[in-house]
Amino acid sequence: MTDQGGERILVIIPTYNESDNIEPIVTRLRRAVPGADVLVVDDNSPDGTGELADRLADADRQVKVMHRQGKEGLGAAYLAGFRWGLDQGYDVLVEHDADGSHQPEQLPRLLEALERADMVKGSRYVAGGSVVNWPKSRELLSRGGSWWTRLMIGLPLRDITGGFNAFKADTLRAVLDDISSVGYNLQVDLTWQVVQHGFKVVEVPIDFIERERGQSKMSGRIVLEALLRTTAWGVRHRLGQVAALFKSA
Ligand SMILES: Nc1nc2c(ncn2[C@@H]2O[C@H](COP(=O)(O)OP(=O)(O)OP(=O)(O)O)[C@@H](O)[C@H]2O)c(=O)[nH]1
Ligand SMILES: [Mg+2]
Repeated sequence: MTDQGGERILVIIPTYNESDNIEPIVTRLRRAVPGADVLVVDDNSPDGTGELADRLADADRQVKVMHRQGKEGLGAAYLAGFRWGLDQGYDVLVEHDADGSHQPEQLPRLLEALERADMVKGSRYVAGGSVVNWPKSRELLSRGGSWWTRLMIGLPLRDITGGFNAFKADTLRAVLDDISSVGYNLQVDLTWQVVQHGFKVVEVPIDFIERERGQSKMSGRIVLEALLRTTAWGVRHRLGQVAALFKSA
């Protein structure tokens, strides 16, 4: 299906144990942007999320399900979803969590901004954006992550780690082979690659609401992976800048 501009839109939802959330979020997405197709990418969730998604797909041709063998991480699920969507010829691809943190009703504002950008990031930390029901410690971690990433690789964005993002197909096609992250660091990796390829990234405000049901998969290990990777990229990036300075001197 298409939106009014005739573009084919695919919203990708990675899931691992989201049985309480999957139906409400798919229903809200279908209502908020009726022209968009939805792809659930499930990593064989033990709680039956994949079967629930199959039932939604049986009842609605615009809902599709990709079943993967086991839990391989958020990034790997998105990369598989992107590749499928590009093969199928979608013009716009969107990342969207299953847990209710992202509001499907705010997707139209991302799609609208994509008309004048190559990638749009839903942003909690620009004017008009917000975080609801997060403990102060979690918000500090998230803001700190964006701050560190900005410092390391010099990205001029407020919310770099956010996972509510929309891409033009051409943008993804150009960067996908350069993405190496399979975990949560995918969001930073993607954003950085998109900027490095010279594409235009725009942030639009979103309201991020802490999940009410189901369990977070965020862990200390994930945070450490992101920190180490970003720091390594940053050091390489800054050394490259210094080398370029010497070359031009
Ligand atoms: N397919 C797949 N989906 C995953 C995996 N890990 C997380 N997800 C999904 O990715 C989305 C984000 O995961 P969350 O656990 O909510 O992580 P988060 O939003 O970064 O962290 P919280 O704010 O603590 O919820 C959810 O829809 C999860 O079900 C995975 O290994 N495979
Ligand atoms: Mg979440």
